[in-house]
Amino acid sequence: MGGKPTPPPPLPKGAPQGLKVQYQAGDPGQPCDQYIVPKIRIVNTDAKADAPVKGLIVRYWFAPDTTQPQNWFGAPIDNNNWTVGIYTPTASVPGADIAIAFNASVTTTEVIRANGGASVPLSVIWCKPGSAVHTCPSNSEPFDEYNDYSYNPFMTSYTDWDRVTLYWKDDQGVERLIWGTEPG
Ligand SMILES: [Ca+2]
Ligand SMILES: [Ca+2]
Repeated sequence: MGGKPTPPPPLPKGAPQGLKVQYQAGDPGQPCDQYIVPKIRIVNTDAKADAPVKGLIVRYWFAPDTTQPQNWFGAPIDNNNWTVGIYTPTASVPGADIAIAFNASVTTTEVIRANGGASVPLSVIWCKPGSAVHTCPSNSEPFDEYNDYSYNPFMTSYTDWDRVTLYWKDDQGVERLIWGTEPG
Protein backbone atom coordinates (compact mmCIF):
# COMPACT_ATOMS: atom_id res chain seq x y z
CA MET A 1 0.00 0.00 0.00
CA GLY A 2 1.25 3.47 -0.78
CA GLY A 3 4.69 4.29 -2.05
CA LYS A 4 5.72 4.85 -5.57
CA PRO A 5 4.09 2.87 -8.34
CA THR A 6 6.36 0.27 -9.82
CA PRO A 7 7.62 1.45 -13.19
CA PRO A 8 6.71 -0.82 -16.06
CA PRO A 9 9.44 -3.21 -17.10
CA PRO A 10 11.35 -2.32 -20.25
CA LEU A 11 9.90 -3.73 -23.42
CA PRO A 12 11.44 -7.00 -24.53
CA LYS A 13 14.25 -6.86 -27.05
CA GLY A 14 12.93 -6.73 -30.58
CA ALA A 15 9.43 -5.68 -29.57
CA PRO A 16 7.86 -2.72 -31.34
CA GLN A 17 8.34 0.36 -29.21
CA GLY A 18 5.77 2.99 -28.38
CA LEU A 19 2.56 1.09 -29.08
CA LYS A 20 -0.51 1.91 -27.01
CA VAL A 21 -4.11 0.77 -27.03
CA GLN A 22 -7.10 3.07 -27.35
CA TYR A 23 -10.66 2.01 -26.67
CA GLN A 24 -14.19 3.27 -26.89
CA ALA A 25 -17.49 1.68 -25.96
CA GLY A 26 -19.08 0.79 -29.29
CA ASP A 27 -22.61 0.81 -27.90
CA PRO A 28 -22.52 3.58 -25.29
CA GLY A 29 -25.46 3.68 -22.93
CA GLN A 30 -26.18 -0.04 -23.44
CA PRO A 31 -24.28 -1.80 -20.63
CA CYS A 32 -27.07 -4.26 -19.87
CA ASP A 33 -28.20 -5.36 -23.30
CA GLN A 34 -27.38 -8.49 -25.29
CA TYR A 35 -24.24 -7.13 -26.91
CA ILE A 36 -20.66 -6.30 -26.04
CA VAL A 37 -19.20 -4.01 -28.66
CA PRO A 38 -15.65 -2.91 -27.95
CA LYS A 39 -13.90 -0.66 -30.45
CA ILE A 40 -10.15 -0.73 -30.22
CA ARG A 41 -7.17 0.58 -32.11
CA ILE A 42 -3.44 0.41 -31.65
CA VAL A 43 -1.54 3.68 -31.94
CA ASN A 44 2.17 3.98 -32.65
CA THR A 45 3.68 6.82 -30.61
CA ASP A 46 7.25 6.18 -31.73
CA ALA A 47 8.51 9.21 -33.59
CA LYS A 48 10.36 7.35 -36.31
CA ALA A 49 9.84 3.61 -36.45
CA ASP A 50 6.87 2.01 -38.14
CA ALA A 51 5.60 -0.93 -36.06
CA PRO A 52 4.98 -4.32 -37.64
CA VAL A 53 1.48 -5.67 -37.06
CA LYS A 54 2.79 -9.23 -37.36
CA GLY A 55 2.12 -11.28 -34.25
CA LEU A 56 0.29 -8.63 -32.23
CA ILE A 57 -2.54 -9.77 -29.96
CA VAL A 58 -5.17 -7.60 -28.25
CA ARG A 59 -7.33 -8.90 -25.40
CA TYR A 60 -10.57 -7.37 -24.11
CA TRP A 61 -11.37 -8.98 -20.74
CA PHE A 62 -14.86 -9.59 -19.45
CA ALA A 63 -17.11 -11.79 -17.34
CA PRO A 64 -19.95 -13.25 -19.40
CA ASP A 65 -22.01 -13.91 -16.24
CA THR A 66 -23.11 -17.26 -17.65
CA THR A 67 -21.82 -20.66 -18.63
CA GLN A 68 -23.64 -20.46 -21.94
CA PRO A 69 -21.49 -20.60 -25.06
CA GLN A 70 -20.19 -17.32 -26.36
CA ASN A 71 -20.53 -16.15 -29.89
CA TRP A 72 -20.12 -13.14 -32.12
CA PHE A 73 -21.26 -11.86 -35.45
CA GLY A 74 -20.57 -9.25 -38.01
CA ALA A 75 -17.37 -8.84 -39.94
CA PRO A 76 -15.14 -8.56 -36.91
CA ILE A 77 -12.48 -6.59 -38.64
CA ASP A 78 -12.39 -5.12 -42.09
CA ASN A 79 -8.94 -6.48 -42.70
CA ASN A 80 -7.62 -9.91 -43.62
CA ASN A 81 -4.63 -9.52 -41.34
CA TRP A 82 -6.65 -9.90 -38.13
CA THR A 83 -8.92 -12.60 -36.76
CA VAL A 84 -11.09 -12.70 -33.67
CA GLY A 85 -11.58 -15.46 -31.13
CA ILE A 86 -12.01 -16.34 -27.47
CA TYR A 87 -9.08 -16.46 -25.05
CA THR A 88 -9.54 -18.36 -21.79
CA PRO A 89 -6.90 -17.73 -19.13
CA THR A 90 -5.70 -20.60 -16.97
CA ALA A 91 -6.90 -18.78 -13.86
CA SER A 92 -9.84 -16.44 -14.08
CA VAL A 93 -10.29 -13.45 -11.82
CA PRO A 94 -13.55 -11.61 -11.12
CA GLY A 95 -14.56 -9.55 -14.10
CA ALA A 96 -12.18 -11.32 -16.42
CA ASP A 97 -13.21 -14.93 -16.97
CA ILE A 98 -12.45 -14.75 -20.67
CA ALA A 99 -11.22 -12.30 -23.27
CA ILE A 100 -12.15 -11.36 -26.78
CA ALA A 101 -8.89 -11.84 -28.63
CA PHE A 102 -7.88 -9.97 -31.75
CA ASN A 103 -4.99 -11.85 -33.34
CA ALA A 104 -2.82 -10.39 -36.07
CA SER A 105 -1.49 -12.68 -38.75
CA VAL A 106 2.00 -13.96 -38.05
CA THR A 107 2.94 -13.44 -41.68
CA THR A 108 1.53 -10.02 -42.52
CA THR A 109 3.88 -7.26 -43.60
CA GLU A 110 1.41 -4.53 -42.62
CA VAL A 111 2.78 -1.80 -40.36
CA ILE A 112 1.36 0.88 -38.08
CA ARG A 113 2.93 4.12 -39.17
CA ALA A 114 5.23 6.04 -36.85
CA ASN A 115 4.36 9.31 -35.17
CA GLY A 116 0.72 8.65 -34.34
CA GLY A 117 -0.35 6.15 -36.96
CA ALA A 118 -3.16 3.83 -35.99
CA SER A 119 -4.09 0.25 -36.78
CA VAL A 120 -7.30 -0.69 -38.49
CA PRO A 121 -10.25 -0.50 -36.08
CA LEU A 122 -10.61 -3.76 -34.17
CA SER A 123 -14.24 -4.37 -33.37
CA VAL A 124 -16.84 -7.06 -33.04
CA ILE A 125 -20.40 -7.50 -31.88
CA TRP A 126 -20.33 -10.12 -29.14
CA CYS A 127 -23.46 -11.95 -27.97
CA LYS A 128 -24.73 -15.15 -26.42
CA PRO A 129 -25.63 -17.91 -26.79
CA GLY A 130 -25.40 -19.14 -30.32
CA SER A 131 -24.89 -22.21 -32.39
CA ALA A 132 -23.59 -20.51 -35.46
CA VAL A 133 -21.09 -17.75 -35.90
CA HIS A 134 -22.47 -14.62 -37.54
CA THR A 135 -25.84 -14.79 -35.83
CA CYS A 136 -27.09 -13.55 -32.49
CA PRO A 137 -30.25 -15.43 -31.56
CA SER A 138 -33.20 -13.38 -30.46
CA ASN A 139 -33.22 -15.25 -27.16
CA SER A 140 -29.75 -14.08 -26.21
CA GLU A 141 -29.53 -13.23 -22.55
CA PRO A 142 -28.40 -9.74 -21.59
CA PHE A 143 -24.92 -9.08 -20.29
CA ASP A 144 -23.93 -7.02 -17.30
CA GLU A 145 -20.99 -5.05 -18.59
CA TYR A 146 -20.50 -3.03 -15.43
CA ASN A 147 -18.49 -5.85 -13.86
CA ASP A 148 -16.30 -6.37 -16.92
CA TYR A 149 -12.61 -5.62 -16.48
CA SER A 150 -12.10 -3.92 -19.84
CA TYR A 151 -15.41 -2.05 -20.04
CA ASN A 152 -15.50 1.70 -19.61
CA PRO A 153 -18.85 3.40 -20.29
CA PHE A 154 -17.32 6.86 -20.12
CA MET A 155 -14.99 6.35 -23.06
CA THR A 156 -17.13 7.28 -26.02
CA SER A 157 -14.29 8.27 -28.30
CA TYR A 158 -10.89 6.61 -28.66
CA THR A 159 -9.05 7.00 -25.35
CA ASP A 160 -5.85 5.41 -24.00
CA TRP A 161 -6.97 2.43 -21.88
CA ASP A 162 -4.64 0.15 -19.96
CA ARG A 163 -7.34 -2.43 -19.22
CA VAL A 164 -7.20 -3.66 -22.79
CA THR A 165 -3.93 -5.55 -23.07
CA LEU A 166 -1.56 -5.81 -26.02
CA TYR A 167 0.95 -8.59 -26.61
CA TRP A 168 3.73 -9.22 -29.08
CA LYS A 169 4.97 -12.63 -30.10
CA ASP A 170 8.72 -12.96 -30.28
CA ASP A 171 10.56 -15.11 -32.81
CA GLN A 172 10.05 -18.16 -30.60
CA GLY A 173 6.30 -17.56 -30.49
CA VAL A 174 6.38 -16.45 -26.86
CA GLU A 175 3.82 -13.80 -25.97
CA ARG A 176 5.08 -10.69 -24.23
CA LEU A 177 2.84 -8.05 -22.69
CA ILE A 178 3.73 -4.68 -24.22
CA TRP A 179 0.77 -2.50 -23.17
CA GLY A 180 -1.73 -2.47 -20.33
CA THR A 181 -2.29 -4.25 -17.05
CA GLU A 182 -3.62 -7.77 -16.98
CA PRO A 183 -6.49 -8.52 -14.58
CA GLY A 184 -5.61 -10.18 -11.32
CA1 LIG B 1 -23.78 -3.54 -24.60
CA1 LIG C 1 -20.20 -9.05 -17.14
